Amino acid sequence: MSGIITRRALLTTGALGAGALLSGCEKFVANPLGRELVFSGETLNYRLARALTHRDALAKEYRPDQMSPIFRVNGTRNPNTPTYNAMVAEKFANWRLKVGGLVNRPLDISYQQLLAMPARTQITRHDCVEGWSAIGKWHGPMLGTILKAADVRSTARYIVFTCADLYSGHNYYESIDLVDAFHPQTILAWAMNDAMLSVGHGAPIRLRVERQLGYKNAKYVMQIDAVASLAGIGKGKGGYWEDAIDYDWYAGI
Ligand SMILES: Nc1nc2c(c(=O)[nH]1)N[C@H]1C(S)=C(S)[C@@H](COP(=O)(O)O)O[C@H]1N2
Ligand SMILES: [Mo]
Repeated sequence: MSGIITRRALLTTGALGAGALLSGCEKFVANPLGRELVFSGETLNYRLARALTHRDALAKEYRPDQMSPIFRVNGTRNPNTPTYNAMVAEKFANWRLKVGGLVNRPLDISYQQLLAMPARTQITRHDCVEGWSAIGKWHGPMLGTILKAADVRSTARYIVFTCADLYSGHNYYESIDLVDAFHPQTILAWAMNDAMLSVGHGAPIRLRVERQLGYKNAKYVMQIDAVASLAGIGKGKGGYWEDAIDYDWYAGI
């Protein structure tokens, strides 16, 4: 269940696709009830649905005509610090993404280099805990490509994103585990809805982690670190909202 395939594509592979799926799900097939369900054609969709709920399953992707006419801006609308404003004035020409922590090859990637990387485009639904959703198109390199280049050490367990915006003097931050970090739909988006990412939506780059709620999708990402533990970062709960008002660290949807 890896590679860049849409859920729709999977569902339309029908019986042929089922064979391929069986190999990864031996536990279920070993169970007599599971075996019966798997091999009766009419329950194939149930079987597929179950397979798709794994951590590495893909989030649903939408068609262009399903994109929301309005995608609201939430949380920080503009970091508005002197440093950030200077970057905006230069159109991020001197912005660099730092990748460090538990990596064998720390990276310092220029905006131009980031824009030149192989990129993925995905139309997904963003769900905010405050009770709104919007479907938007995101474009940018897979985080996994960058982490592979940085050569994350085996001692690392989480990836931490430090953002340009401040809440009471502290940078917004978020973290995800390595399963989500290497998920094919986890990208550093630099374009949204076919335009360069706006300040409101997180310019120059924002994380898209499509299997999780809105607040995990960090905007204004400046630095990425691989760490062994979340203790000692912020208040130790892995993210700004997790620290502030006890939002779940794993906000899976
Ligand atoms: N740096 C930063 N990232 C952030 C936030 C924020 O305030 N600062 N808000 C989060 C929340 S709660 C949501 S719903 C989304 C909103 O993204 P949008 O403004 O593109 O809609 O960004 C998330 N990422
Ligand atoms: Mo949110």
